[in-house]
Parts: sequence; structure tokens; C-alpha cells
Amino acid sequence: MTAPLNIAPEVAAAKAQGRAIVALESTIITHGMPYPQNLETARKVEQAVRDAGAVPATIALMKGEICIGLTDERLEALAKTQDARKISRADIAACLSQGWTGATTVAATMICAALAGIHVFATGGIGGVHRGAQDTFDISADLQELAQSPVTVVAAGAKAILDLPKTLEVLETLGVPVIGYGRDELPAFWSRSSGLPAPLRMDDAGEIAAAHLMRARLGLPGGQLVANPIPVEAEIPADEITPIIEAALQDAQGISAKEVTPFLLSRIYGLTQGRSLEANIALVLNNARLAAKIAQEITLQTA
Ligand code: PSU
Repeated sequence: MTAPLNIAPEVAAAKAQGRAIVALESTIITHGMPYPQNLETARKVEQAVRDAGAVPATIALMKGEICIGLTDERLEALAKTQDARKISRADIAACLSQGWTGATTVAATMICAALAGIHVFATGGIGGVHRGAQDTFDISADLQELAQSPVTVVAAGAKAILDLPKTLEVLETLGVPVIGYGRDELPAFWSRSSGLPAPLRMDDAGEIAAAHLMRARLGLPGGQLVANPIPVEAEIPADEITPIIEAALQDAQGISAKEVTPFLLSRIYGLTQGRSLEANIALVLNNARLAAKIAQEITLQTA
């Protein structure tokens, strides 16, 4: 028996024609942004992938199936669902066997993309090591997944609510290539600067595609993290966002596990009067465009 994949017609056609496909996640829709901006953004991100010459495949779990690509009706239904579960590696099988509606995190989207033979995935920011992890042990399953599933993930770094130096350390321990795109410094989600050097730097999509394919030839498991800085005009500089993150973290006392990231994102949205959401939307679109280029390069280099 194989995985219960439900491949949307547009994605199936792209596969048959050997066209580039970019996977997109759904937790950002259900738990990362408020309605209706979540739906508008999901549609815009899909369009950005199409405009850049690839085919989008938004991934979610519905009625016991892994949907690889959502119809607009399904996208809208998901964006309005209040009780979608946030699904990662630990609960993906239970979600499918129980028939729950599940939004896929970076980790779960990577698993599904790999099952569907999709090499590249665009998101906003990955999860990582939470601040205070020395007491809570709260480390996102996204990191471990990057070490296991062969998908190149394009993100604006890890979310700045996290402990970025520790996140970088764990990625290094897990053997995950972290590639700064066009810069020597890692971005920090809403800001272009983190103060941390990028372990690797690449300046064009073709190089990133070649490194992805080389990992496969070497038989190395896992993917790559491409850290793509938010566009200059959309960034919230680090000195402006830092005190806001600190305030949100103070308010998050008592919140734990899967609730932490959605709570902090929505608190920061409130504290910035919506500016953090505008930045988040801009960086996701930017990541979608780069992911489309990398996916096309992979297609070209394997033709
Ligand atoms: N990128 C965003 N917003 C989000 C996410 C990514 O711009 O909400 C989601 C992703 O699904 C990621 C999750 O996997 O946040 C991280 O959650 P946690 O820290 O609980 O692992």
C-alpha cells in the first residue's frame, strides 16, 4: 500500500510534462496569518510561483488524503477553518487515519513533498530552537526534518522569535546545509540582518539546484535550507522589531508546545499594528519566486 496522495490536476499535468513544481505549506494559512489575509496571501503566493514559470502545489491533509495542490474552493475552506490541526511528523499518520483536517508545518510539508517527488518548497520562516530551550526543550521538528527529507526549503531564515544562534548550531549538528542567498549574513525573518554569518553563500538559483542534486548523488539524506533575505523595502529593521519580540515573549509565559509560534506571531501583529504581517507577506512572495527559479534549474539540470 502506498501513501494516500491526492494530486491536483494542475500538479499532475506539470509532473507528466516534466515541469517545475514548488510545494507550499498550509500552517502559515491556518495558524500563521489571520483571515482574510491568509487566503489572499495563499492565492498571491500560488500566482507568484506561476508568474515565475513553475506550478504551485499547496499541501494540506483533508479527508484522509494528502492533497498535493488545492482547488481554490479547498484553499478557501481551509483558510476559514477554525479548527484545523497543526500537523508535523509526529501526528501526520494519525491525522490521515482519523480523517482530520490538517495544516502541514514545514516538517510535514517536506514529508509530503518528498512523497510526491517535489524537490523545492517555499515558506516564510522555519521553526527552530525556542528561547529558553535549555529549560523547555522546545525545538521545532522542522530542524530534524531538514536532516531527513530531500527537499530544498526556501525561507527568510528561521523566525526571529527563536534563538537564532542555537538554531544554527542544531542545523550544523544535523548536517543541514544553510545557504545564504546573495549575502554573507543570515537574515532574521522580518529583518535582513541577524548578526550571524551564513555558513554557505550562493548567488544564483542554478548553484543551489546543483548542490541539491549533488546531495542526492552522494546519497546524503535530508534537504537544504536556503535563507533568502526579505526585500529591503519590506523589512522591519532588527533594532525596531527586537523590543517588540521581547514584549511578545513576555506575554507568552504559560503558552507551550504548538501554541507558542502562532501566539507570538499574532501578538507581534498586534504590537506592530499589522506591519509584521505586511513584512511576512512580502517575504513569502519573495521566497516563492526564488523557489520557482530553483525548481526550474533542477528541472533543467536533470533534463
Ligand atoms: N512561516 C511563516 N509563518 C508560519 C510558519 C512558517 O511565515 O506560521 C509555520 C510553519 O508551518 C512552521 C511553523 O513549520 O510555523 C513552526 O512551528 P513550530 O515553531 O511550532 O515548529
